[in-house]
Amino acid sequence: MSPTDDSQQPEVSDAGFSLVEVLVAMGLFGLVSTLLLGFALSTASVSDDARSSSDLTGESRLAMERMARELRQASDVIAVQFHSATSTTTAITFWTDFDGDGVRDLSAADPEVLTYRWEPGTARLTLTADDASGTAVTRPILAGDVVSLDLQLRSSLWQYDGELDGVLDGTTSWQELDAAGAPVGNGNGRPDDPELEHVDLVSVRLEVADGSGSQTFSFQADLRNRSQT
Ligand SMILES: [Ca+2]
Ligand SMILES: [Ca+2]
Ligand SMILES: [Ca+2]
Repeated sequence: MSPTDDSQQPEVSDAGFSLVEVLVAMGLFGLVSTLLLGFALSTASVSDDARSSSDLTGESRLAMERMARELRQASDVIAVQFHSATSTTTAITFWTDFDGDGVRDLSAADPEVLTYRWEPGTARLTLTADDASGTAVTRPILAGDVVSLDLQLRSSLWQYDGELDGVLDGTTSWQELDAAGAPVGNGNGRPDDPELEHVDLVSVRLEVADGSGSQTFSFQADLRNRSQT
């Protein structure tokens, strides 16, 4: 080895990093970490949104399937409440004879008188039924995000089509029964006994908020257990 070779050896090898270099490296590392974390969080939030959206879709579909199944077997529509000037509630109460004994079992293990209710204030769809001790219990079927519940009540008594305004649209609504007077209506503008006794088709439309938009679910239940005369 020549002295010249020695002088050409770089002398930085044992000098380590300068403070400035360390600070710059730490700064860069921090920046990259922040960017990566931000990306990971936003990805997680997108997939959370997607998951909650599909949960909501699934829950809404299940709720509607259940309601449709129970309504199709219903023997009696007991009461219906529509969103009006005096009430924001939309609700339907019906009896489904699950055990087929012809008796309205209110507080059985399988209560038979059910009320589905939507109140815009809570945005929930609830189900009310008596428990085994006869106490009415209300629980949410859909815990929020319900934008609207629309109920249509119709009858297969086609002869009353057009009673309200003379327009024959091929379907008889509860309003037309109400307008027809006795024996199928009482002309009070509300869906009560005489009309509900003759309703055998119920259409339900549910709208659920989904992020910035909404999803709609609907079914039409033919009340097979009702016989019209
Ligand atoms: Ca029963
Ligand atoms: Ca009509
Ligand atoms: Ca009426």
